[in-house]
Amino acid sequence: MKTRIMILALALLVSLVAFNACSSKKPTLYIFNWSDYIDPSLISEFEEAYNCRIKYSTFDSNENMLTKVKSSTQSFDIIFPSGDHVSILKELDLLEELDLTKLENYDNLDPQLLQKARSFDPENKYSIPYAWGLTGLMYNRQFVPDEIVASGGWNILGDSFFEGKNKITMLDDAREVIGAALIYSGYSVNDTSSSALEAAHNVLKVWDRNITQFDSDSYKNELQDGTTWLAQAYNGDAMQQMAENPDLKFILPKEGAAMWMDNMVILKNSQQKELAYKFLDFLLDADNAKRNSEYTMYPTPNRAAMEMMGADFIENKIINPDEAYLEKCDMIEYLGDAVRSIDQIYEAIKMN
Ligand code: N2P
Repeated sequence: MKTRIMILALALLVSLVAFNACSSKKPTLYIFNWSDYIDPSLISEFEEAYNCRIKYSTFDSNENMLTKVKSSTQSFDIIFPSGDHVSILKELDLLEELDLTKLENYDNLDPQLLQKARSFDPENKYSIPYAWGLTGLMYNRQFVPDEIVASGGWNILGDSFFEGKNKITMLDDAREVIGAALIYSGYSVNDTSSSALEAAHNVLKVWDRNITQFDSDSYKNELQDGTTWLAQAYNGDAMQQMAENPDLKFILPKEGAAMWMDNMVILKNSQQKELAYKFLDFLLDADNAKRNSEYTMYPTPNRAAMEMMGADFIENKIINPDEAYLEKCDMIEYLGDAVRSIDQIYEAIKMN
């Protein structure tokens, strides 16, 4: 009996040691991305192919991402900031200067979009474009009658139909919220002149009567169940929701929309830089980028992938609006200290 117990104990010990050795041997990559912004099967495939682990966490706004990256004791290897936040992270000296020779698939990227990215990363040195998109309005037609959205403009947010109903949300993002009011008032999303901001602030005071909360994630479920009827929303997120519910609709407002580009960056203090490069290169692979884009419903800056996309995707005007519309859409740019006046208006509106 005694020998049996001893053999069992020994076997347990051996397997524990083996398990520990195995799990501690696997390098771990810490990734921080927007929610609903990657095909999860790509993560598991990468783990398998590179015999590693990925600890994947998500954020729902650049502001939250930045707070966490600056304050977190647990550091990340790869994060996915929007363009203006690439500049902010660079200013804070948090970004690794990329060695592009480690990225075999870099040439898959669309040179035109790389050019666009130079507005926030002048030599394309610190960031790799990941996806781009536009921000518009999503609504549930079960609750919002056609005549309310017939104008097709941003001012639907201020329609008296919604008064006292608590059914509208806007994104929890100062640049997006003030940006929508700037666009509606005929200014660029990047205009911080006092006349532009005063006009935007006045518009927001009116819209705010209808706005229940500023939120960048739960609006998706809430639009499904009727808690929210109308929400400022990202086009790809809207496409994902609309695929599940035919009552959900999306409008790119006639005045224009804010455009943004999100990017992959490696943090300077990453402990797994080689593996981080491998992950970036894995996502830059044309087939993987295509799969990812079909899953997230955002257009990819990967030209090789875009060339393989089916007509459904390419011809979809929500995902891929025509040039005439894109001309009305400025990309959210880095504004340096001038962003403070935008933040102040946003805080004032939120406090109301
Ligand atoms: C994905 C959010 C899109 C990112 N859920 C907006 N920059």
